[in-house]
Amino acid sequence: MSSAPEFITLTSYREYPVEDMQRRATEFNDSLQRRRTVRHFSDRPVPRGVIEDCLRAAGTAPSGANMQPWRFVVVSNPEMKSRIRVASEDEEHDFYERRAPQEWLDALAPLGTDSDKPFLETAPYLIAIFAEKTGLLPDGRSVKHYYVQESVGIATGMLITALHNAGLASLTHTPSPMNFLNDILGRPQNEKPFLLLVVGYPAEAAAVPNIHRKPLEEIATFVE
Ligand code: IYR
Repeated sequence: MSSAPEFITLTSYREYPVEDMQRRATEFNDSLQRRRTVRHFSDRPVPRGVIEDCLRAAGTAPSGANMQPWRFVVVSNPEMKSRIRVASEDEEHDFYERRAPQEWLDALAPLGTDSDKPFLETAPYLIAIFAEKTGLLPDGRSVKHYYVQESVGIATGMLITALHNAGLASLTHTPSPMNFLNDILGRPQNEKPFLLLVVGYPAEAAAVPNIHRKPLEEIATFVE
């Protein structure tokens, strides 16, 4: 059964004078340029309310047919974090020692990563992000979701941005395969692990690799 569309007036949109628009764009870029992926985390606690608001912000992401096919599982329980670390390091060990082709290892070399993942226990929060290929209606029927990877990817980007804006650091961690997250966190099979986001304050004097971002000319083309 399809339902007729229902419209309401757009009242939330805000237009800014052009100078304000430019200033806001510049300031937002300045802020995002300071974002770095961090692998050395402090164990300092982070208020849960901040995480909740960042997740609400992520939940505003556009999604295919508005299905909102994301599920965020926020883990602060030390025993759970430790189980996730063990399972993740198992996968990563296999990746670095056996599965990764030399080309991939070469690409990772500037980042200095290895199979040791202490941050999975140190950081106050691990946010396991799941993509729902299908959803469950209240009556128990299953409903198909569309553009799931795109939608969850956008929501994840917005979450990373919201966390940065709040003054928190994050790390996108992708042990592969990540099915162990379903087992450890008791998630149903329609939820596919998308990414593990490590969240917290950077450790004091945390070091980051000396890598650079491509300039605008390399990432954008204007067809005028
Ligand atoms: N998942 C591994 C390897 C890894 C892969 C990519 I692509 C990276 O950008 C970084 C790491 C790990 O987390 O170490």
